[in-house]
Parts: sequence; structure tokens; C-alpha cells
Amino acid sequence: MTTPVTTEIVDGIGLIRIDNPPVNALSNAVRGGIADAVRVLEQDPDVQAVLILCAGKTFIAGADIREFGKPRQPPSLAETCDIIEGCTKPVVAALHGTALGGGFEIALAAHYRIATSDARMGLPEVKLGLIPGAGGANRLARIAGAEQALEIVIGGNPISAADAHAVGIVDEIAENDLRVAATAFAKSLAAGGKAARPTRARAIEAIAPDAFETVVARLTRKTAGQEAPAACADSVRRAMTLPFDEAVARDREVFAQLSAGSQSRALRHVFFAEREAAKLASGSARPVARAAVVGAGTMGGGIAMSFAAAGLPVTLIDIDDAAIERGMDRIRRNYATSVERGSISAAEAEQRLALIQTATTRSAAGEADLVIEAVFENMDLKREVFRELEAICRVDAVLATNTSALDVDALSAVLDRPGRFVGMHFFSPANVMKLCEIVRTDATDPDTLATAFATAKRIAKVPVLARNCDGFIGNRMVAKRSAQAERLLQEGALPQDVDEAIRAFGFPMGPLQTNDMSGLDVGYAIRKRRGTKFPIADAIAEAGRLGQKTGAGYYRYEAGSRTPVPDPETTRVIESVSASLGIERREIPREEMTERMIFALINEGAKIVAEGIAARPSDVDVVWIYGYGFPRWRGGPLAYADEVGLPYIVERLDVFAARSGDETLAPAPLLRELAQKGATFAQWQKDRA
Ligand code: 3H9
Repeated sequence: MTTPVTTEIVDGIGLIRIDNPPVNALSNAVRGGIADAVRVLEQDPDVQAVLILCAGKTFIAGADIREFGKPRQPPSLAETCDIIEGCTKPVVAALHGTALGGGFEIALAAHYRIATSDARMGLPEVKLGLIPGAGGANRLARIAGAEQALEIVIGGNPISAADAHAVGIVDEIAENDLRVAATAFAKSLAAGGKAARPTRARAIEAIAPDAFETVVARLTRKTAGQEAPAACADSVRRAMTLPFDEAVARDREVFAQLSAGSQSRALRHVFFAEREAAKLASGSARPVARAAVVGAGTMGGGIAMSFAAAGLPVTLIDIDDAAIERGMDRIRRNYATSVERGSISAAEAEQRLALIQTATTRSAAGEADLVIEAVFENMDLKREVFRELEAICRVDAVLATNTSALDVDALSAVLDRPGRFVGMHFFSPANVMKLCEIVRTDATDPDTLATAFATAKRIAKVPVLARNCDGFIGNRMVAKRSAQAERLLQEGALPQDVDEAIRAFGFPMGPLQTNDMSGLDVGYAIRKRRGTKFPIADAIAEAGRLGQKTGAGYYRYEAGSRTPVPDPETTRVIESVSASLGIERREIPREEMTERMIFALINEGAKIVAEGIAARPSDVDVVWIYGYGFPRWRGGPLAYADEVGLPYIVERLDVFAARSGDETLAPAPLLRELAQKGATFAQWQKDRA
């Protein structure tokens, strides 16, 4: 068996080289190999300094997440860090790529750090529901100060080599080859008689308690319900108040508790789920150097902005100058807001704007390698667009529709070459939302699919494969939650009760508040077309209350405000509909509201995976996390179902279905089958892989 850690001695420098593809994660063998290597090199009289560096595209990207929950061999990562730090000869870590989590902890335990200019480093444990488990917060606070430590540990975002250099984390930036520069740096330490510099011996730059709490409050503002951010703040607090060994020992206990808990389990599931969702079994992507978007409305403009943000030129096409001007105006306003908020610079906004060209004839799409149609949701109009695009575009150009509601097979039937056609369903606002459902028709060929996937990734979206059905994955499920929200209103709840139940579960917004934001006329029109009725939603829309845009919907809105205010008029409408339906309103417990809405989602999700609309249960989770605000720390609807236990969900759905006579709440066959077998969605997915 080849060992992932090797050593060599060059001109008095002991090189420890880690080669554990793909990301040099700290497996048992890597930790053990580093510890042994340091011990051996420390004893070697020919070695004056030690250098830790990695093969491949990155320095160590962290602990091996796949090993969590499995038995680990000694040394632990904390022990490995102590061995590095305790080395009596100077130890230098040479960073390239991403030095993350346990990898960064190794680097912080070294006495010096040198990095390539494009290296990034940080402690993203919080994003996996954890705290740095091997003294990371304690060492970082000593090197860069408590405030920096809070930013990096609670925020979880990596920082650039330049920023790390500015705050003293990185001692030198390597201008050329990292190995050459790092060896020279280590030699200069040895030549200058520089000794080992244990981080634990350094004092922490103090921060006043009030200032500390202000920073914590800012960084944890949007983390309600999550355990890890507060635990990260505690870890930095301990770093300032407890002796080093005591603080690290407590960190290790907290790390063990968190890693055994449901939130970290859920977050680790999502980490692998999104990578799994982005993989395709076959097909090779064609290069996309230029895109075109047909339709300069809100959606089309948002899609164009996503291309521009990735540095890809895009042509935005609409029927006349007025439509283009409206669309570009919206885009310019969006950029202005981003510049105001400081999320991009004015120069970046200009660069992006320059990448968006406009045209009023569809022939301008002829240059594009990928064309996305984003016109009104009207089958005849879309068919006409695609017929024309087929005549204009190169035969190898991919033609995509952004439809959310139409039958993509029927749409592609107008093409002579339906293999080049695919659905790319973006979510509003498309320049912000990460999800892109890639919808294949029966005729979509593998290369078209691969091109759509690669392009989605390139423009920083999270692609998930879906097959054709009404609503695809996400909207088909959301319809079931909406139906429950409507029923809850009829039976006794008010909009604020329904929304609060969903917000308390961890969604950023409730379903009715969301409907008010997107406009109640949208759902009303869809229901009319389908001949379905939601008596309360219909009554509200028919009263001209279309949501935020008319100042009232389920809620009322003060002029210029987006804050929903409970409205007695809505209560009156709701109560009168309940009366007309002969329903005696009752007080509905919060738990029942949450369960009915969330379990309805799970139930539909089970049908969607059983039918093969989604390729795997974890894909459904990714759709809900990236497209609908499902709390990531709950893992997505189907991972959450596994956590709650499928027998309980079946039992509750049976009760709800029997009580309400609502057939759609009857447990899906797959759900019932897995519950009876004592299985889980995760197990089902594994068995079929
Ligand atoms: C930690 O360190 C805890 C410590 O404080 C204390 C412990 C006591 N483990 O993302 P990619 C796999 S917590 C195992 O597609 P990229 C990944 O699944 C950890 N596997 O590449 C994929 O596999 P596959 C803190 C890992 O270039 C392949 O590598 N660290 C790990 O877009 C390529 O990944 C983190 O949270 C891992 N740690 O991005 C960093 N990381 O090919 C997590 C990756 O089979 N990782 N894999 O699908 C990342 O953020 C990104 O992977 C990285 C590369 C930026 C490194």
C-alpha cells in the first residue's frame, strides 16, 4: 500500500509531503504519517527546519468528512497539531489551493506559514454544524486576535492569502514556485537562527467584552435554530479565558457532541448531496463561450446577470427597444443596489454590464452556444420561439427553456432535432437563487444534458436533474404544502399562524408571505387554468388583493414597506369562507400545522423519487435547500424524514388523511413500504446506487 505521507531531506530541510487525493483530507493514515514524520525529522541531526507541503491542487482541505462517526485511530488531529507545535525545530506550512478546517489547524500549529498568492484558508466547520476540533480557534485567536478569530470561525468563509498576510496569519507570500519559495524561507529561518515558535505560548490580542459580544451578535444574526455558531463563539471565548490545554480539551468534547448530533449529520449529508446531484452518468459537455437569453423580463434579466457574473458574454433579446430598456433598467438598478451594499465594486458592475449585449431580433441568438428561452408561460408563444431558434442557431447549439409550468416534451416536439433541447428551470430572483433544475425530455441527448449541467455550474448554480412532470421536483412539492396552508386557513388558522409555523421550523419565510411577494394573481391564474379551487386564496385574489404589489394580500403593507402586517380584513374573508364551507373553526396546535405542511412535502417527495422524476432522494433535498429555503441544518425534506423516523410520519399522515378526508395526505406507497421495513430514504438510495 502506498503511504500518503512521505519525507525527504534537502539541504538541511526536512520535507513532509502529503499526497492523499482528491483534497489531501486528514485520514487516519495522513494524521499518523505527519506525526511520525515530525518526530523522525526532529531527531535527525541533518535537519534544521521542517516544511509541510502537499501534492495536487490543494493543501489539506480538512478532516476526512467521510470518517466522521467511524472509529478513528490515534493520533487524533489535536495530538498531531500538538506534535507539530511541540517540535523543537522551526516548522513551516506551505499553503496552496484551500487550507481548510483541520488542514488550517495543522497550518496554525506550524510555527510559520507561507502561501501562494491565490491560496485561500479558513475554518468552515460551522458550515458542517461543528466547531474547529483541534484547537483552531485557540491558535487563530493567538495569531490574529480574537476579533479575526470570531469572523473566521463563526463566519466560516475562507480568506485570501493577501488578507491572511495582512493580519499576520501568513508570514510570506510565495511569488513563484511554492516548493522553491518555501524551502528558501525555511532555510532562511535556519540560517537566521530562528527557533521554533509555539503558537500556544503567544498572548491573545484583547478585545473588550462589549465589543466581543457585538461582533458575536452580528455574526449570529441569521443563524436562529443552529447550534454551531454559538458553540463557535464559545470556543473563541474560552480561548481568551481558559489556559490553552483546558480550552482545547473542552473544544474536543464540544466537537464530539456536535458531530454526533442531528444538525451536523444533516449538514454533512447536504455537503455530499450537492456534489452527488451535480454528477451525470454520461455525456460530454460542449464548450459554451457565448449565451443568449430570449425574453428580457425579470427572469431573463436575472439569468443574463448570472452569466455576466461568471464572465460569460450574453445577448439579451426581446421584441422591441421598450422591452429591452425596461429589462436593462431593472438590471442596472440591481447592480446599483449591489454596489450600494458593497457586495460588488462599481468597476465590477461596469464589467458585468459590458458583458450583457442586447438585441431586438432573435437572429442575434445565432452566435450563441446555448440559448435560454424565458418568455411568457404560453405554450404557443414558446413553440414559435423554438421553431425560429432552430432555424437561426447552429446545429450544435443547445436550446433550453426556463419554463416552470409547461410540458417540456410537448415543447420539444416542435423541433427537428429535439436531442438538443433541455429545460433549465431557474428560480426567482435568478441572479441570486442557486438552484437550477435541469429537466430532460425523453429526447434530450446526453451531451445536451452535460452541457446544461456544466453551464449551470459555471454560472455558480447548483444543477439538479429532473424528469418531466407537472411542476418538476420543487414546484410539484410546493403545491402540496400550499394545499395544506389553504386547508389550515379554512380549519381555523390565520396567515400569521401558518407562516410562523414554517418560519419556526427554520425557513426564512412562510408560504403565504412568499405568495404575497410573488403576487397572488400567479397562483390564481394557474388554478383557473387547471380548474382547481382554493376557496380562501381565490376569495382574496378576487377581492383585488394581489399581495405586496397592491398593498394587500394575505397581509396588508404600509406604502413603500415589504413588512407583512396581519389584517382584520383578511380574517373576515377567511372566517366567512370557513362559514360558507360549513367548517367549524378550531384552534390548531402549532405542531399539527408544521407536520401537515412538512409531511405533505415529504409525501410528495417520496412519490417523486419512486416515479424517477428525481434521480435520488438526496436530489430532492438539494432542490429544497437551494430553491425554497428549507433549513440546511435539517438536511432537506427527505433527510429530515429519515431523522424523524418514517414510521412516525406514516402514522401522522394516516391520522391527518382520515380526519380531513384529504386523499393527498395518504402515505405514498414508497413511504409506507420503507417505514414497514424499518428502512430509510438514505438506505434506499444506497441500495439502488
Ligand atoms: C474538519 O476539518 C474538522 C476539524 O476541525 C477537526 C477534526 C477533529 N473529506 O468539492 P469538490 C471530496 S471538518 C472528505 O468537488 P472542489 C468531495 O466529496 C472539514 N472528502 O472539489 C469530492 O469527492 P467526489 C473542514 C472531501 O475543487 C472531492 O473531494 N473542511 C472533503 O470544487 C472533490 O471535492 C471542509 O469543510 C473532506 N474534507 O472544492 C472543506 N472535501 O469527487 C470541504 C472534499 O467523490 N471541502 N472532499 O465527489 C470543500 O470545501 C471543497 O471540497 C474544496 C474543493 C474547496 C476543498
